[in-house]
Amino acid sequence: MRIIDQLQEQNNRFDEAIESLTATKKSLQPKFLYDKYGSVLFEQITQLEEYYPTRTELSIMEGSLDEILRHISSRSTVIEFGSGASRKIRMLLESGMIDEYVPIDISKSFLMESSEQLSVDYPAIQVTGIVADYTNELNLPKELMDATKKKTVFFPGSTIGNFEKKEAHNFLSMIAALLSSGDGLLIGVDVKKAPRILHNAYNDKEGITAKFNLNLLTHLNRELGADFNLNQFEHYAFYNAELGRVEMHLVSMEEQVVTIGNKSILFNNHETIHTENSYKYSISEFQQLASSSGFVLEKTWTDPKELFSLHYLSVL
Ligand code: AVI
Repeated sequence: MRIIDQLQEQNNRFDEAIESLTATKKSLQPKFLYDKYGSVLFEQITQLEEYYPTRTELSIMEGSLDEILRHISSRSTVIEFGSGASRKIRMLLESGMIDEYVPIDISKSFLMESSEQLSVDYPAIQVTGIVADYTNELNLPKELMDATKKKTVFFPGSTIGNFEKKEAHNFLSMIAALLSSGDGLLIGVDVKKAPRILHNAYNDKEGITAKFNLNLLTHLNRELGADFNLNQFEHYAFYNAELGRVEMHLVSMEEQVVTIGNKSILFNNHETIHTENSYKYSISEFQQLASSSGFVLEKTWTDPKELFSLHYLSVL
């Protein structure tokens, strides 16, 4: 097992935070949700009754595993973006078909723990963890990009939905360019559905999603020396049907000034920080996006209620 840390070279990300907080419409990029505690909270979200995407994607994978594995083929390398707790990848690694596994994640401690555990559980598989912000330009080590070895990028969980439409297109095009002819992308995408189901998925009764959203401020307090008071902000999430996305915001519950380094930022009462978009795609919308980004659609799987979709795309 080895870990390659590319995040140090990408340390301009906190300048990005200040810039987006001082814009007319305040926002923060969703990657700031994922410090160690944020990754733990996200894992808790995936187990919630209301949060259907994870268990639905797992059930689609279970139901079609043989067919999925036939697309991946044996002795290949699997590169996973935003690897998290690795429950889904275990289903693929169990098959014994994969030689090498490359998880890429922004949260170093989380990545190290899960990579270590996977290399203990699957000693025959070479695990190379990469700590990186993959929403920025990514340079994968040359030896991993050996064109003679079949590669599959695994991007589950509908994380593609957290990109703006244009960025999603650019990101998919970047993956297509990283891969060689015959390589593939196995990607999970959340589907448009009744707003009530979407609303509940991001407003759970236990308040875990609220904690996850608010933890972003704790992350900035720690890393940027900011002084956000978490009691003065509230979680707010809703489905914007016109734009086909769930929006998450943090609402300032009073007029207040927050200090970050030498910057003072004024919040009006009820002004929001937009912290995440989670775009939902009809199956055909996503298929079009994939083919306009340089991929050929091989197969789409879904569940009986069409809550979630899984696509295998290849590079010509
Ligand atoms: C990681 N991502 C796909 C999740 C989503 O549903 O957009 C993050 C999340 N935000 C709130 N709940 C879960």
